[in-house]
Amino acid sequence: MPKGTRKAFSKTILALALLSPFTFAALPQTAYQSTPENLKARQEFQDAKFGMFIHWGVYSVLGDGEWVFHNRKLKVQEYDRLPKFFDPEQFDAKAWVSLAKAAGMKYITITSRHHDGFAMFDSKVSDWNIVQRTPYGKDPLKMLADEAHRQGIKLFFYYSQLDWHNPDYYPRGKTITDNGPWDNGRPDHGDWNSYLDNYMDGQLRELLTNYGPIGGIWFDGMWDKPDADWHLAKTYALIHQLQPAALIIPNHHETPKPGEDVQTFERDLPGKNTAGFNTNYVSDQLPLETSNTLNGSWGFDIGDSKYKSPEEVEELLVRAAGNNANLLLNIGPMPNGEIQDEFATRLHSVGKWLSRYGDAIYGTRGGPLPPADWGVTTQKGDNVYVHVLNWNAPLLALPPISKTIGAARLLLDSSKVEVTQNSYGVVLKVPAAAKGEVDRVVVLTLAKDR
Ligand code: H79
Repeated sequence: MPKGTRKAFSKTILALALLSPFTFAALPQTAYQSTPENLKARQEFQDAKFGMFIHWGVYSVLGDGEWVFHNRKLKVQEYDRLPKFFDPEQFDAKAWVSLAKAAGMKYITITSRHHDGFAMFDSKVSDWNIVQRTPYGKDPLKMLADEAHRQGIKLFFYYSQLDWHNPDYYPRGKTITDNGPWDNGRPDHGDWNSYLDNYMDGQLRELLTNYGPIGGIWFDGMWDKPDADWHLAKTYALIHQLQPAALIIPNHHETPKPGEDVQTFERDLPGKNTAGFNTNYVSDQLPLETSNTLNGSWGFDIGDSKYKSPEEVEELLVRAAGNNANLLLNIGPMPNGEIQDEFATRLHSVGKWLSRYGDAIYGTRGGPLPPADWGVTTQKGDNVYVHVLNWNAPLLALPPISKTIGAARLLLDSSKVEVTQNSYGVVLKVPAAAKGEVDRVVVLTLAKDR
């Protein structure tokens, strides 16, 4: 390289070096462009509508939920005894996947590790994992992934960013410092950057490498340290690089950030905040999801009998669909690997119901009418499905629909439904609900623009 050129070259390098911190700081905000396979996966996710959430870990042994470590203010040295009792000899990946399918669920999201940091998979990053610490000694996520692939259902991994076990999760977050500090036996120092870059990203790399194509990663726990630098751009880039179609679904209760693919809401419909920690902001770009529990708990809770009835689950699912969201419905399997009958029977009922009503749910999008107390609408192609959930009079008046209604029929038996349409809106004559009938679905077939 001639001297002059070399000088100019080094000047350019110098200028770039000076610029780069700013350039790179700004990049993650704007740089994420979904790949075509990611966009396709988002569509498929929206079509799926109904997923099975599974909370299962060494905490299941105590039958007191997945927060037992925190609730009982245990020390890590005490909690460390727990894996020795985890031996799920009844675990049967085929039975779990078959149950999800029988329930009409189209994906499964399972805890790869919860806030106790215990990896329910074969991790080389640390020995705090099921293969090395339990008598079971096997990797159930591998068995589930293989079975999910065999049965053609997508598997997502829940991953807790919050960690009550690793000393490098330091400085500690709200769950340790608030409401009376919890001395859980870890030293008062740790390497935050190493926790993120080596431990967490290391495990995510394993999850995205060793289990075939996965649906995505469902993050939880960032709310424990809302002001920390979570190196999100780096972690998200790693995930999208390893599996571009894998969706990033963060349960941080905030406005979506660059690199995220789905907005999820815990125990609330999008935009509602009955739980007290959800945001009212609803993305009009990203697929939406709401998670809820089949009884009152996430992890196995031996004393929880607050089971939702199949009808309540069906209404949750319909209202989610009408709000353009999926329902991710949780069960907490027992420590022996069995799914209790109270869950299985309810899921079978919902599946049976879906075999008759699924057309009005799967593959639809919310609308065209806004969700209301009487019910919701969903749409697919030329069809609008009017889901009458809570209406006891013979005539139902709806706001205007922009296209002419060509025909109206009941989904269940295709019988004709009387309908009138004018500039004020649409009036339907809906038959009375049969006993136990949750959702009367009227299918409107749309013709041309009005
Ligand atoms: O995995 C399940 C739960 O264990 C986990 N998310 C579901 C899917 C969960 N952790 N916490 N919560 C649910 C409730 C959230 C409580 C919060 Fe707060 C209120 C988070 C922020 C405000 C309490 C106070 C915890 C941190 C500060």
